[in-house]
Amino acid sequence: TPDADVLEKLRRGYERLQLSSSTSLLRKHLTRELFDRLKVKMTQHGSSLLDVVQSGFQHYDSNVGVYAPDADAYSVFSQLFDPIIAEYHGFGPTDVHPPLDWGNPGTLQDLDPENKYIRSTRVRCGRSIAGYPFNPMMTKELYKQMEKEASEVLSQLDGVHAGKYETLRGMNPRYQKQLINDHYLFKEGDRFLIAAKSCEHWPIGRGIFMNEDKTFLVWVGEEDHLRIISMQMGGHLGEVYKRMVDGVNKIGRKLSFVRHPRLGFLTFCPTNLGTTVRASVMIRLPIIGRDMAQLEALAERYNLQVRGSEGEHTASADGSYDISNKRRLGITEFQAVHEMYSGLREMIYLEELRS
Ligand code: CIR
Repeated sequence: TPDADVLEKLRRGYERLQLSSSTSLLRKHLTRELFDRLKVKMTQHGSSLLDVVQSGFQHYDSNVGVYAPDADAYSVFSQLFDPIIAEYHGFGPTDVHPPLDWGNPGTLQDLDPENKYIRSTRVRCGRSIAGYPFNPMMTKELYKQMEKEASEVLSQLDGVHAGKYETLRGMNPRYQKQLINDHYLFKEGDRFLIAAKSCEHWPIGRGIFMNEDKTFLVWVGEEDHLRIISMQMGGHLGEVYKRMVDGVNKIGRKLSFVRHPRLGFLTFCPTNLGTTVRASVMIRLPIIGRDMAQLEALAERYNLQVRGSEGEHTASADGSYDISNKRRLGITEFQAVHEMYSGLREMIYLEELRS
């Protein structure tokens, strides 16, 4: 069982969360009875319930509030994860995620052939490398090893994916800032990730791989071990998706990824489980975007998520939105991307109709 200090932090954090007005899935699903049952458990890696809930305990404005400190946590704390996963993804506790199926990227067209609405398109997926725990349980040594293993494989990519790995350690700060501003590189974790202890030992083990054109990128050591990203200007989802799929397949021949028999690919955040695929566009919708509540309602109808232009938990700067598929679990990779494709087609159709 966890030591007294951890148990005390859990007890105090739980009391405070109960008294708060948090609408997080954590607060909703961690009942007193469940809390008492889970607080004494530990994973094989030595993580406890505190590692799972600390972000939600600290930030009452969390949507979700939990992270998995290691792969085993999804099993040991399944009584908490399962109802949260069910509510977020519509994926029940006995549902099984389908086998990997990228589908045919060629069937996805340009969403905005006249370049009127979509500034850029991005598709990403997350992968955890077998043999390593997730962020809060990573040591300096593990970060270094993981980065070494990943960067060696990435440096060997060929064709359109060929590029260079750059570690964050000793990176020129101005260059780094430029990469962040241009939306290539991740920022140093947001407050949710910091509270989840996923920014420890920063910048050790963190870095970015970029191909020549900066249309294929891999983040190493950010929220997940790997974030494999394809992006380009305009709305050609098919092209963007294909480049990611081909890249993931190449990397997957050299690295072994963690996959759960029921939950698919495992990620640090339960919202990314299963396919881990997030397909998004940066889009301007001046008419239907005038009323944010209405835009959110519309997004909900098509299983889309609306974020501000600077990423999660940010507001829209200039009337542009980052719109993506919300569901990633219990559907295939192709279905996840296709859901975003059809939802956005509808949104653009409505925008046209009202203009
Ligand atoms: C939260 O609970 O709000 C953060 N831990 C992020 C969760 C993933 N993002 C999301 O649902 N939009």
